[in-house]
Amino acid sequence: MTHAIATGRGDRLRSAAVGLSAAVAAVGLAEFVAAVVEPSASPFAVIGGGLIDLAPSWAKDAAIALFGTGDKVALLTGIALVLAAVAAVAGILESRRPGVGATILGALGALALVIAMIRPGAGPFAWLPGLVAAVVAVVALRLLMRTVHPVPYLRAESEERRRFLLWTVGVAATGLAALVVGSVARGATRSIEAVRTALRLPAPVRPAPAVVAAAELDVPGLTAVVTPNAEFYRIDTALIVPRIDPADWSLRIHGMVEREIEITWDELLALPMSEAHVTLACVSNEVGGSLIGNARWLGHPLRELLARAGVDPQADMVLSTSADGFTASTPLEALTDDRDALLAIGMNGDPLPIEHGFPVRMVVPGLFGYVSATKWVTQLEVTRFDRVAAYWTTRGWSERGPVKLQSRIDVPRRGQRIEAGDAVIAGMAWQQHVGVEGVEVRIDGGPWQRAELAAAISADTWVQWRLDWSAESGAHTIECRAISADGETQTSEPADVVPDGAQGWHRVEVSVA
Ligand SMILES: Nc1nc2c(c(=O)[nH]1)N[C@H]1C(S)=C(S)[C@@H](COP(=O)(O)O)O[C@H]1N2
Ligand SMILES: [Mo]
Repeated sequence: MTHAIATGRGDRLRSAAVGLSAAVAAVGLAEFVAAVVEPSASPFAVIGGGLIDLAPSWAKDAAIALFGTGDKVALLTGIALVLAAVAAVAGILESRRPGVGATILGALGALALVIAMIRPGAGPFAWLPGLVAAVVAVVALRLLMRTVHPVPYLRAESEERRRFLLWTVGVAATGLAALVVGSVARGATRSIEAVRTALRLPAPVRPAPAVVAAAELDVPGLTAVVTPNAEFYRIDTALIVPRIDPADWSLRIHGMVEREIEITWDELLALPMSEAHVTLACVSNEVGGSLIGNARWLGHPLRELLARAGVDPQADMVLSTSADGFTASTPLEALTDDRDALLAIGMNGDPLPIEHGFPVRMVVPGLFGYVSATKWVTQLEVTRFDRVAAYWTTRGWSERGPVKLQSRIDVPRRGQRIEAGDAVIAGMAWQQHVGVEGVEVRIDGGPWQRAELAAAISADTWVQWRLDWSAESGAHTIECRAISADGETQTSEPADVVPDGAQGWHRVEVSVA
């Protein structure tokens, strides 16, 4: 076959379109194969996951700040855009020097193959989607290129154009169709959700006391004291949420212990369950942010499991690992003292939602999620801080993450226009496992006024507060600060979320009509 050298603008455009079409076909077919043989080996997800693991912590922070819990959609969109650009360039290069573009696209597929295979928890067919992507990309690109460079004089020009369009659009459409069928197939394998819905959780032997009415101040717009599961913030590194059948789940406790323990789901369900309200917060939560929620967790005390294993007195940390390779380092004493550190299976009366760790996660009052709240947990290694570092510690975050004393204004919202006269200022305050003793509010830098505090569910949860305000016309600045049960006053000194959590006073500007 003879390749004419593409020089014209039209040729360049058509070559770019061919590159794109080949890439769409490759991705579509690879995602389809992944959906059928091994959903977690989806090339998109493994490349995205690789980027998440490689990303410096400022990038993670920026992503959360920009997109909140939509950070994953943003990442996948970004990957798609970059891939589209690379594919277009590969098409143009291929038309100038046959083989160059194909090598680029083939190498991308090979990269997906390698990342999928070295990922923790990779299955026996993890290599297949990447291979499919590489082969389809190379073959489609080489074949489609022929329609950009038809053998001269054989066909009329309009026929050439038709042939080019037909093939380029047809190949891309095949890829898109495979993508759609693949995601439908993946939906059909969502049987884990059916297993989850059918579960009946055991009743707690130590139930959480009912939430008293006085825990909830009746202020419109104020955050509910117990967060419904569907509204609970979600933060994790998992692009594809691990879907674990409880029948296949087990937890291994090993390391500096007298005897290794492995418990199955059925064995866990047979153990006595405790229930507690615990407020979970993310270290990436900015002052005034919403990466915090409060739920009633059902689980078996970790203290009792660790006691069964017999912890070496030299140990000072438990490294928990999830099914997808995330790790957290929890100070041993937080898991062995009398707090409600749970190996949790239930959230607000339901089995854990899949995105919140189904079937089993950890919840530890008083510590940020990244050092304690491992979802889809499968291993606990009793060890020492000077021996091993956890996922976020190796990315610049503090190895220990006790929560900080914080308070937030929910009502009125920033920029909200309110009427002059009787108004209410209200919000939330927390320092889990220490407790909040008071909240103070000041307006326009004036004197601090004591807010009314709702009844706290416990020291392990956040608490609502409110203050009546006779609002005068004009612009106003409202600030709040909490006082802990230890008598500490929340610091005004601002701190960034890295390395161990944001601090400073929440400030809201409003204008009163
Ligand atoms: N397996 C796994 N568990 C994880 C994480 C993760 O990335 N992977 N993130 C942690 C972080 S940073 C937080 S703040 C909490 C969030 O829990 P949630 O999504 O249920 O709110 O989960 C923790 N557990
Ligand atoms: Mo977090």
